[in-house]
Amino acid sequence: MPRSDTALIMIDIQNDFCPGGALAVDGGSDIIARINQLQADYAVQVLTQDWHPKDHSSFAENQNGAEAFTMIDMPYGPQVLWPVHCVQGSHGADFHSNLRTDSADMILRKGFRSAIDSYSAFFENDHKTRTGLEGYLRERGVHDLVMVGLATDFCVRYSAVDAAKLGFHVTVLEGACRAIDLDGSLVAARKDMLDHGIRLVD
Ligand code: VGL
Ligand code: ZN
Repeated sequence: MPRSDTALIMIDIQNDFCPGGALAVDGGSDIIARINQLQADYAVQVLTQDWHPKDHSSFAENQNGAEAFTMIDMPYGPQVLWPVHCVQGSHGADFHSNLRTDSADMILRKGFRSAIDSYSAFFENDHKTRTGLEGYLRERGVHDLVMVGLATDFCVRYSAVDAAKLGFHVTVLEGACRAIDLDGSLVAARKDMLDHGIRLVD
């Protein structure tokens, strides 16, 4: 019987993060079959969906002439500039068609405010604005989280670290994640997660 106090959090398994997408992560779609199988073990299942307006400030093309994958200073701190991705209502923002989504109870959209990005499923990138996911999980009596998805070194990392700081017991199944790996971001992400007491398992 799946435990009712443990949730499977499936992060950003969307077309734009899979091969052929606007911000494709190497091997991004290779994790999907395993994630579909894992679902049977979890009573609480959450999908997150990166969900940006066209004029989102994290898109390089909206920062006059800036190049993608460079850094910019935002009022809330440093921010990587990305290619246009996961635009609300676009094919790129849809979940990958191989991902089973029917048994998820909750779909959390994030990054929908133009002025601020949101890697984490719990807080936007100002580390203050809440998405509401903590309240949802607590009201359902969830204490333990198992995280999978894309990308290990951005949305999975920040979601896992925020969850750990909030007091959840967090496991990241690294074999069911794939990374962008930008300028050492994967090494930094693994260290950050380990430093916050997150269990990394394959
Ligand atoms: C993500 C970069 C920009 C992610 C989302 O899901 O890891 N990365 N937006
Ligand atoms: Zn994004």
